[in-house]
Amino acid sequence: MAKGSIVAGCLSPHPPHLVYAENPEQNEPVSEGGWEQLRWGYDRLRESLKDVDYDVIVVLSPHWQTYVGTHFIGVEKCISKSVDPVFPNLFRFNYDLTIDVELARSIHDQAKSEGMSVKMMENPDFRVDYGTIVSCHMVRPEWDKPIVSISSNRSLSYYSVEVMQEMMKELGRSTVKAIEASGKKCLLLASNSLSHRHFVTETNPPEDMSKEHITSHAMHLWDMRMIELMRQGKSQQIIDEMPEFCEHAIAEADGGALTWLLSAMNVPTQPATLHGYGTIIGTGNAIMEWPCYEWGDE
Ligand code: 2X7
Ligand code: FE2
Repeated sequence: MAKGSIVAGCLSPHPPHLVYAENPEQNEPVSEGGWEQLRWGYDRLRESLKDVDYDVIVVLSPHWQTYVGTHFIGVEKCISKSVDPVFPNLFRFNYDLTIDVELARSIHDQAKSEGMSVKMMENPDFRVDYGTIVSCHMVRPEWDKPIVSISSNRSLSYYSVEVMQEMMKELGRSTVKAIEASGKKCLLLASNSLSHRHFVTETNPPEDMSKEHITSHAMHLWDMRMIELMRQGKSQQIIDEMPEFCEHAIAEADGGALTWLLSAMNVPTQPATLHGYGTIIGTGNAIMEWPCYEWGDE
């Protein structure tokens, strides 16, 4: 069997506003559009991936929060409605998705053998979180690929960013080992915004773009700094600056997804491609792609 691989890694932010603005048939609320810069960014990412062959999407979302270890969905078919608890007016999404339980279990087993606390989530009535759904939908709206869904172990809340980073680095190494052994080609998604300070009131209508902007100049500077580091291939520096970034920008990378992604790609020195940047209710969001399929065995 040929060795499995990561075909590409993406930073794929998940504000439910993006799905709301797209008006797919699965989502109940109807919009007049909005957040076009980010949605055009997702268009560019999809265009970039359209000829890339892959078997499965592996996604880590900060909105599936687990406090004892990292969990993996272990149920093959998940069909239900996902409602954003903060924005039920924007996101009530009827999903029908397939989980690659075999790969999920392999990553689980590999992480366990490295001493991590892990669990397969086998409750058939489990509701899939909106972060997982929005990122997968924006990257692959056809829903024709199975996914592996990984929780965000909130070790930052119990301990510190440093503990979170160490655990996510191990989870990344275990993820790539399991992928290589599986023979599968995988697309990895870190589902998170960058700066995450948001407004506490909503405009009417929510898609009124005359009111949309970053919450502060300091947040803008952090977002630009992180994007530049990604574009320059300075992954190690991103990991090194993560404690300050999480604290100063209330960054959603606190859920560990970005560190997990960089670790799975072996902390790449190759540049990432910026497909789009925009704010959503004041938060900063970048759509980035690390095109591993172009790198060969360098
Ligand atoms: O989950 C989110 C987010 N990360 C950013 C902005 C608005 C809503 O939801
Ligand atoms: Fe979020």
